[in-house]
Amino acid sequence: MQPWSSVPVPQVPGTPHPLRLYDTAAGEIRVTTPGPVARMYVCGITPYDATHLGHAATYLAFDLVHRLWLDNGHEVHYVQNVTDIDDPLLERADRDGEDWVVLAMRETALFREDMNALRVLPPQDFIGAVEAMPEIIEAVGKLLSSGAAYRLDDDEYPDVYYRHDATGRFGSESHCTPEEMDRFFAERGGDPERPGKEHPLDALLWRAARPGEPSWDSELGPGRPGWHLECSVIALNRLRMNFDVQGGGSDLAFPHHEFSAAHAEALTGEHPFARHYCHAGMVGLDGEKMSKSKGNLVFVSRLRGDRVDPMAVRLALLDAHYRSDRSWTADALTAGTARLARWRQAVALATGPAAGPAIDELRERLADDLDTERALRAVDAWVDAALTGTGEDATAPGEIRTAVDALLGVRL
Ligand code: 5CA
Ligand code: ZN
Repeated sequence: MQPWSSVPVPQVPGTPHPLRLYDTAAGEIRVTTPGPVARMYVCGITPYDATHLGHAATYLAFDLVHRLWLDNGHEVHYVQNVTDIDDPLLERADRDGEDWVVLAMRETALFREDMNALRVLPPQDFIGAVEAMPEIIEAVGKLLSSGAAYRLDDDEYPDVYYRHDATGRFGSESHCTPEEMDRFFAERGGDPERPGKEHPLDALLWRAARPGEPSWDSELGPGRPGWHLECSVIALNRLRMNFDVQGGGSDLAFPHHEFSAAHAEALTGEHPFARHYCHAGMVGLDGEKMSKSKGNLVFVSRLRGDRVDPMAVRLALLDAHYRSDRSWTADALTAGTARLARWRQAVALATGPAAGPAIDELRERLADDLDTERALRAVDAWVDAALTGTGEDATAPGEIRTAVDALLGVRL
């Protein structure tokens, strides 16, 4: 698929700091150690509805990872999928009497516009599951022949399942307890009750065609893929094993990232799939989880339609730690709008205090597991001083503008 368009990222004066990130698998903050080309996979949208602020917050967190690696002199190979065939998409298309392909295309186009407006740097590879179908089919065949997968003994629907513990490492990414595994598997797209499975946690790899559902021909028989394998294959075939960061929201830690890692490790016999598994917290609205069923979604596109400056949305979302579960509130947007105005006013001044210490603090805070709250305060401190007439440095306003643009993605 065509990704959205990129924006230039200026060079920031001073010295970058290596990025440290919390890794779910290790259960601690560890430094990222990319080679000359840093490699990141972030799980993309399931395009059956517009991008809400929860999605946006998650993509912003990984946009900062991208920007900090660029600041550290790495090139970044960024891959993102689009789950353009899956149950939720078909259910929504069915409910609305719409063609599922058209629905997916429309919502993907809107997502691109939203990401563009928020100045999220695009992936180089933006890959739909449908586009990756031959790769996925090949992988199911390999998992079947290695014994990591099996076919159900069901003449009508001989679905293919992954033996959940085929690598002997199951649980090492999420560290979920058996009770959590059962609960999350059932809540997040799994089918523990499917008759004929060897184990309730075995994950669907290939769903044999059902009447009225789209399907693809293959040596496995006509069908469509399971969700987790899509991300294993799209990542593996572009980034190889042992890439730097696998990202997404915390709702993906189990089962999705557990299985996408397991599938890839079973396919290659290598470990690990990713060196860091990073998860952003869930964003709710006024204290409730933002979800389609509660009807309490705030869409990025709606805010754009209301002529809210996307840079204010960006600042509002960054004013909380990416790993915390948090709420979107009208006050957060008001504060983001006010902060944007002050920052713009300050960088328009002829002089200000020297930018070096503020930029160093900004870098240090971001490099510390993306501590955006403190990073924003580092800029606030410079802005407050500049607005009270402190400082004679004529290059400082421009340098702050550059650093805020490159590191926070906010154009002043
Ligand atoms: N297509 C799959 C991933 S392969 C998927 O989860 N799609 S999604 O559209 O449901 O979510 C896209 C991304 O937004 C995922 O990383 C998900 O974890 C994240 N996300 C979803 N809801 C929220 C929320 N309320 N707050 C923060 N992030 C969220
Ligand atoms: Zn995914």
